[in-house]
Amino acid sequence: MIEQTLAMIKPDAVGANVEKEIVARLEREGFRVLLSRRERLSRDEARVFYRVHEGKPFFGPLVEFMSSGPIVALLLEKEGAIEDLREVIGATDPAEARKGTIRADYASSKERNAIHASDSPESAKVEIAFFFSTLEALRAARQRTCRA
Ligand code: 3AN
Repeated sequence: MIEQTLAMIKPDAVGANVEKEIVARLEREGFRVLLSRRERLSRDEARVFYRVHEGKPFFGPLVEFMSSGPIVALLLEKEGAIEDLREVIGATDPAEARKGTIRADYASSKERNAIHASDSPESAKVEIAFFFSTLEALRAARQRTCRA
């Protein structure tokens, strides 16, 4: 099934200027970038994005980090995109991330781990809607179909 999912290149990777490399890698893995958006999130906005983690010990530092610099949100499409993207990014902790994954190559810690990816169809829906409107997503998907 063709699915859409959300990736977010985190402030550590944007700051290290590797966002283009990461996007190229995603495209090589078969993901189509339907839309992308560069943003600097406020603390409140980062809190809303990560609200499922509210109350966890890493929540405060995570919000600080995610609002510390620009991020790039990507609306991605591919057959089986949600599960495949999780495979391609690797484990949360780069020390545990499989060789060849994005986090193995670009992340420096559990927190500064270069990229976020939606972890289920439900979170993909909520996270895509956080950054992109239904109308722009529909139009981007339609353009992609016409070009193919
Ligand atoms: P993932 O991004 O692999 O889905 P989640 O959803 O468990 O991981 O956690 C969301 C984010 O919270 C992670 N990307 C990471 O930046 C941060 N995080 C998770 N666990 C920890 C931890 N134990 N210490 C510091 N940061 C963490």
